[in-house]
Amino acid sequence: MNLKTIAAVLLLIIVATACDDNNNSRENLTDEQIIEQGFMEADLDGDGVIDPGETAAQIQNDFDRIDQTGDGVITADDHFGPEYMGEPVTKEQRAELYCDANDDETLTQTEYMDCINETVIDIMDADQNGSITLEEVKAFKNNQEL
Ligand SMILES: [Ca+2]
Ligand SMILES: [Ca+2]
Ligand SMILES: [Ca+2]
Repeated sequence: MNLKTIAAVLLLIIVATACDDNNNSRENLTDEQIIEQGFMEADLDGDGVIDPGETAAQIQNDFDRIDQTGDGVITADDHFGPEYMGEPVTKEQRAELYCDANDDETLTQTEYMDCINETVIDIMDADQNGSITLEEVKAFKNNQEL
C-alpha cells in the first residue's frame, strides 16, 4: 500500500462521519470543508484536537460500517451490494486486507485498529504528541496530493 492509498483510507475515516449524517451534504462542500466537518464531528469533546480515545471511536465506527453482517469481523461476506453486481468479491478488491496482519483473510477489530494507528495516525500526528489537530490533518492531506 502506498501513501496515496493510505491517504484514501484516512479520508474515508475522517469523512465517514460527515457523510453518515447527510448523504447530500457533501455535494456543495469543498474538500477543505469536508475535512473540517469530519474533524469537528470526530472531535467529540470539541477541544480542537482528536485525542487517542476519539481516534479509536472513529476507527471503531469505520470498522462497524465495513462490517455489514455485524458479526464483529470483516470477511468476504461483508462485501455485497450493487457495486459487485452479484459477483463474489476477489481478494484484490478487498483493500482492507492490507491490515490483515496474520493473512487469514479475516480482519479483526484489533488488526484494523493497530493498522490504522500505525499507518495513518502515527504519520498524521506530525509532532507525535498522540493527538491530531486540524492543521495536521490538512498538512497530511496536502502532502498526499503532491
Ligand atoms: Ca477532542
Ligand atoms: Ca462481518
Ligand atoms: Ca486476520
